[in-house]
Amino acid sequence: ATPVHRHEYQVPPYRVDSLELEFSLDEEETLVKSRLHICRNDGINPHEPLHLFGESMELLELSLDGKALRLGDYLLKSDGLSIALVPAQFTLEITTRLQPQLNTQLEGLYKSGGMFCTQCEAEGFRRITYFPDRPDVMSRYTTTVIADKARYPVLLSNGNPVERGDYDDGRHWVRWEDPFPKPSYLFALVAGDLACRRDTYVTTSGREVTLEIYTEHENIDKTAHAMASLKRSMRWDEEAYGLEYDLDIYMIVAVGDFNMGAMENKGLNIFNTQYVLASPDTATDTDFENVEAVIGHEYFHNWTGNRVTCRDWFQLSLKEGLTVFREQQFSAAMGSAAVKRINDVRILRNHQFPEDAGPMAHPVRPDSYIEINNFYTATVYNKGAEVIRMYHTLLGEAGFRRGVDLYFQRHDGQAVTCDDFLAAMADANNVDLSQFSLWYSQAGTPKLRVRDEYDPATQTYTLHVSQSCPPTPGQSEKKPFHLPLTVGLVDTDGKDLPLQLDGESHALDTAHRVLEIREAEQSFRFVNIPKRPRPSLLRGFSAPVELDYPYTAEDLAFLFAHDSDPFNRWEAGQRLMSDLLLEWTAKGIGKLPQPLLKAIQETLAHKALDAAFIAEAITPPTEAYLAEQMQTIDPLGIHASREALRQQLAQGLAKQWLSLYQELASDNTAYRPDGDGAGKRRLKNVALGYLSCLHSESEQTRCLEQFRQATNMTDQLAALALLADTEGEVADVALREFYERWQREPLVVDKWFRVQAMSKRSDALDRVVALIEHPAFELRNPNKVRALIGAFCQANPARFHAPDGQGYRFLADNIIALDGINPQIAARLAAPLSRWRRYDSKRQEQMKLELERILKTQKLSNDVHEIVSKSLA
Ligand code: HT7
Ligand code: ZN
Repeated sequence: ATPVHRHEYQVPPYRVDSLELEFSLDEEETLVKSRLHICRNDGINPHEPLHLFGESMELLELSLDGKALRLGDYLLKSDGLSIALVPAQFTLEITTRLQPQLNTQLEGLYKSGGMFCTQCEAEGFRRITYFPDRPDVMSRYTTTVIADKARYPVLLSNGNPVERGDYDDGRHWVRWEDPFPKPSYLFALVAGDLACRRDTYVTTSGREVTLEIYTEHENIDKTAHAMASLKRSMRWDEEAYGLEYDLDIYMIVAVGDFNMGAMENKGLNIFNTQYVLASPDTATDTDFENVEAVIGHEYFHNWTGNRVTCRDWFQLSLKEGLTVFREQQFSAAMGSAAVKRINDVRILRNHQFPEDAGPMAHPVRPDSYIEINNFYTATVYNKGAEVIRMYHTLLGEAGFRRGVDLYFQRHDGQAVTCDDFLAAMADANNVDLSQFSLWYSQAGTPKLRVRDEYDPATQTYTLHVSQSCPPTPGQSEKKPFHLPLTVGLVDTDGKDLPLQLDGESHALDTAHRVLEIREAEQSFRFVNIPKRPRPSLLRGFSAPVELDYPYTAEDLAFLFAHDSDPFNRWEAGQRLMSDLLLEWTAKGIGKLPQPLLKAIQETLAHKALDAAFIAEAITPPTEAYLAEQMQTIDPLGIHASREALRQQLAQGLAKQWLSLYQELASDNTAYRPDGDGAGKRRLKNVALGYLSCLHSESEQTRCLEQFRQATNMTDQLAALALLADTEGEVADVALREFYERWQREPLVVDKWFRVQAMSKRSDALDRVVALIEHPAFELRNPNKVRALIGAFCQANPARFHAPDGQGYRFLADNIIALDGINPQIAARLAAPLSRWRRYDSKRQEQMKLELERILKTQKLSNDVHEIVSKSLA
């Protein structure tokens, strides 16, 4: 397959102002009739052919202004059809035949359970009908859906329902009209026997909007949290950005087979059930949080993505980075802002930093791709959100809002670029952001080296900051980035010092300030600093960089106890632990230093800190984060060190863990998935985790008791995960009981698979291999694949990287098996193998062999081919 290049963008020669679609849905075949009202765009050569993308369907009829066309009048190619000579304005009618019941790729029109549904982003619409399927062609859609009334009583599409009727043969139809021009990737259709939760929302300007959530009948009682989250999202977008919803109806449909989390189709969001359904007995606190976040994310897309969309897919971060950032702001406002930031940075470091350091590294706005589905990445989404956050930090809350307002004022109803967003930010604030644009074009995680000096004679303190960025594929040299470095200076009492830079008349009345970094090397001199302070650098993680400052263990323990910035307080503890763990991994496991034990003990006893924050602060850094910091990754060494640290903390603070656990476990208040309750449960389960590190029979019994007596999934699953890590028979007993109880709940069965995939047991791979044959496992269902294969290969590094290479073989076997079913998911699975260069030579050989074996597979998809070949290049 040939790559597409960003610089080759050309405006579309033809536009489709409006179209009428008619779907006749049936078990054997589906017929799609479309009538496109097409115009040649101004300035286009009349000889320019019309090209319509199309694949994986049968063309039955084609006519232009009522005249049937035959092969020869048009050209049928592998990627669509072309008509050489067309008038300036005309109507094209097309009939295609599809077999959605055979569509396992879950792109275009497909069946999930008993319902028909669609997924058109990025290029799924071309699997429904022939169309200029590109985001800069925006059209008004009228859609008629026809299906058997008994099997498919609910027929949905975008916009408002305008007409409906019955046929004599048992079929019925509903016509939908979407008044907003939209790109084809936002088209959606759903047909099924579905239950509906209905509610209303009144916007600030007084318009009443009908809200509907559809699921299979047995799940409708699990949608209350999604509905409440939707209303909170609508209110928040009005309050934070002045943005109201624009149609009379907003629908969400939950489907069990879905390639990603959810899809923001105009007025008709389609969601993975995982991000809609939540009840205390089947969903964990994290599930509740994720539902709220994803509901918010898709809702916020209505403005950032739908009203203003992307000109081409290279601009994907225009809508995704901005919408992730908006969701981060929303979630922070709904719960603990500090814990939200910690979790977001954890995602960035565990997923995006490795991507930026690997063979698939690409800028937030990529320059080329073979398969666009491979570019829905942590870089585009999460680093993209960090780029938006940096505008916010540099311009301030009010300046950022001015920029967003100007962006909507200029571009509502248009398909635009990341440059347009940057221009709105710059123009609204009268600032030059040309250097900032490098964040869109340069890949790689910059390194920020900070050194300091204190001069007691002049009472000045100077920070020397230098930046560099490692080479990435196709980019050997990097220019310096423009970034915000938020700093505070902490005095010996733990207080923030007033910050006055040399040349300024007075100190700012803020605990910290934003230093603008633009040069490769820059210095900042603070005056009136009576004693050498401790710098608290990159507060709130103000830029997506790796910070290098030579903190001593003493500095870190001090900041862990005192930093007024909660993110940096957490960060100090993480760094304290990671410095130790990296040393143990390199030189052998030693004895836990007393200051670290004391620091954890004091954090546990700190009355002013909330439970959710304490739980994060006392959890050692993830194995993925530690791996990222090693030149050559030693996955087993990291695992052993981290386990040793947990064990020593468990023993050193055994009394504290027990009393903390007992205190929190004695709280009998009814389950509520709110921040306070969730934080306390999290802390209780972290304590239970430490207790179970003691490996005593009584602790195993404690776990089993919590598992059996839990009144909510959070507590039950936490105990099950701990039991599943143990080598004895009790693990099997608990796993069996859990499955027997929950086997009719697919999302809970996913948890059962995931817990086993992530087990620390030495036989984890054998068990995972056996589970592939379990009747509840389906290679065709992405949630199952992610829960079992994805979790084992991505979240169980110690077992996946077993020295015998069996983990790699297992993954390659499954990528090959899945490629013929769902290439998009197969390609996503390949990420852990693509990082082969980061390991020792024996593992490198083993991983490379598996990648080469995948590459030799007959009829390999473009999706997998792109990832594997780029990994080996
Ligand atoms: N914008 C949506 C992307 C998406 C998607 C992309 C490729 C294949 C399947 C997909 N499902 C959803 C999701 C979002 O970011 O909101
Ligand atoms: Zn999105």
